[in-house]
Amino acid sequence: MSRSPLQTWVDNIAQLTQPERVVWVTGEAAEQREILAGLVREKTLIALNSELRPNSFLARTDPRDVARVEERTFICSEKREDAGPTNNWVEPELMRAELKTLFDGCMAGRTMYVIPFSMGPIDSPQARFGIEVTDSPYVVASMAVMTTVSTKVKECIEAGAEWVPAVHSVGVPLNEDNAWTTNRAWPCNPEKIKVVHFSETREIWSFGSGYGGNSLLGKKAMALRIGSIQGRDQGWLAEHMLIMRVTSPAGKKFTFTAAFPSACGKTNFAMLMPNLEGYKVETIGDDIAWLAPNANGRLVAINPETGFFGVAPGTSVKTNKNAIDAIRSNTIFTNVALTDDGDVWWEGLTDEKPDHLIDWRGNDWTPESETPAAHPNSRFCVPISNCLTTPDDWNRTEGFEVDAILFGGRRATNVPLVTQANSWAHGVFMGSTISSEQTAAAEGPVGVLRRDPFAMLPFCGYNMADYWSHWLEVGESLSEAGRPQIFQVNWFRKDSNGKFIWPGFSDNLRVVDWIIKRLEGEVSGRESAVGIVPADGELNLTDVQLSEDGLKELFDINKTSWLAEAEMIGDYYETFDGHVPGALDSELKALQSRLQGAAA
Ligand code: GTP
Ligand code: SPV
Ligand code: MN
Repeated sequence: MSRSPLQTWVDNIAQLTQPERVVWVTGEAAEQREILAGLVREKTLIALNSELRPNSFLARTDPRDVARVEERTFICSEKREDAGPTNNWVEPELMRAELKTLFDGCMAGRTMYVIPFSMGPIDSPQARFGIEVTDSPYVVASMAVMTTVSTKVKECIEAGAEWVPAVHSVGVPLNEDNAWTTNRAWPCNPEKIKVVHFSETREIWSFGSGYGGNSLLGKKAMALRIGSIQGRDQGWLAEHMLIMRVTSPAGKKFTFTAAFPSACGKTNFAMLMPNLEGYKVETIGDDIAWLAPNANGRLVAINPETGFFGVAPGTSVKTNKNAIDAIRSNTIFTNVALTDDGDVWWEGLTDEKPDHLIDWRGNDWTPESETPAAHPNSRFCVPISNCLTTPDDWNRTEGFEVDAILFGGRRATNVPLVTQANSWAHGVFMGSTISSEQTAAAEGPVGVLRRDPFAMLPFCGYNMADYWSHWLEVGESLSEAGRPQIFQVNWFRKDSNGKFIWPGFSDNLRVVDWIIKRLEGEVSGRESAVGIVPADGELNLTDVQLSEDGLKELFDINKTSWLAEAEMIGDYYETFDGHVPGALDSELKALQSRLQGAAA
């Protein structure tokens, strides 16, 4: 019998990387138990106290391997222009030669796992398949939580389905005398990290890191970078968005998707606990949405993932009880602190700090310690089925017709609490201008403002400005009445004392409430230079801790600083060498002339 293209590819990877053995992953529960037990034996995972946190584990990474590494992430398209100015680019042939050297013998002494996975329910027309080869059992265990791992995917691929090849190695072969110069429980090769995407062949190669988006290749690498390329070519959108379904007091259901940059509140918003009478919020996804037009001219969202890989610090019963409930069992924690009774802790979990902990580096910790007990980018990895607000039909094959799309950054100034776009093009303009103060989810200085269009800066697989054109085109393909309304939100505006003005979290429902009233035509809003904002009294602020001044500050549109902001957007657009669609240039000009006409 001749070998299938899949088998030939796997053989070739094994030939290159030289593992001791090759194991095909099936996705069955017994196999996952076995992998987890092996990780505990190897001390990569610590089993938590099974009475307090059943079937849950803690991993501590090498301190040099704690977040995605954007400087080492590459989009290798044939033409540099197709990667655009926001991506790192290397000529594909040059990169292939480098990778060949890096991956040569890199799995020696290790097991090479072959993971057939689907992003999206296998039988959905919106699903896409991948094969991840990895020498990290931690990745195998995490992929089983985050994606649909199944032999059925392998069968579909053997039968001719489209698939994305993804190769991952921690980059520490065991055949050398110095094999254990790095942390034995968390092998990695930080100096040589590379996360590479070949645009035309839609391949992923990742070397040297075992953590998060660097290694769980179904997530950012496939579902966003390669996904956005597939979406461009096939007429859909791969987005860094949560998906939630809101039922209004009138009993009507609305689907919202929202793009906020990394560590800017997607998980929290997706799991919002309503504090207004009659509202219900259901969690469909917390990080990635695939959006495609359907036969009704509506935009349909699916969550291609099956789990949450959420930020731990700041998660508490007060901020996100839903997440706390979800992680009560079956959770893999990474880089959080360990309590003396074998449970987990992180900054913000409780008001009072425990007297003693083992911190994320494995050292003794007390409240007097000068470093945080949990790493700021520490995470929980938990199946979506653990979430009590996720409905049984969350992964229905037909997806959810989207009513509103929200864009939000983390902005201390300028951007109002909520603004509605005047049109789809104005909404795309808003998305293109998202910016955020840098967070701990990526390497780099925390607090510096950076442009993060559509929250996709680290995740767009092709020229960002061409991606904006694609958004305009997809909008055109939708029916006028069925096109989602677009809104910009900002939970993070600060007062002159540097304090958040808006209480956020559950109170964000008040913004949702206004948006639904706009969708239903129940409120008229007020035109401002930057878009439609709530008119006096339209935002339900009953029982909110907010002064009259605070409310004013939340919606303050300062002409001088907005003109400066518009100029910055213009400068930013210029970096795209003529790729910015004319419609967005027009939106910028329109904004400038509205600002000019506004009172100072
Ligand atoms: P990624 O998983 O990295 O993509 O992050 P995310 O967008 O899902 O962010 P997440 O919901 O985990 O929130 C990150 C941080 O923002 C946490 O520390 C939250 O406590 C904080 N946060 C979330 N929502 C709000 C809010 O409404 N107001 C304020 N002030 N902080 C918030
Ligand atoms: C993000 O940084 O947006 C994340 C975490 O969701 S990671 O999977 O590491 O990319
Ligand atoms: Mn994310």
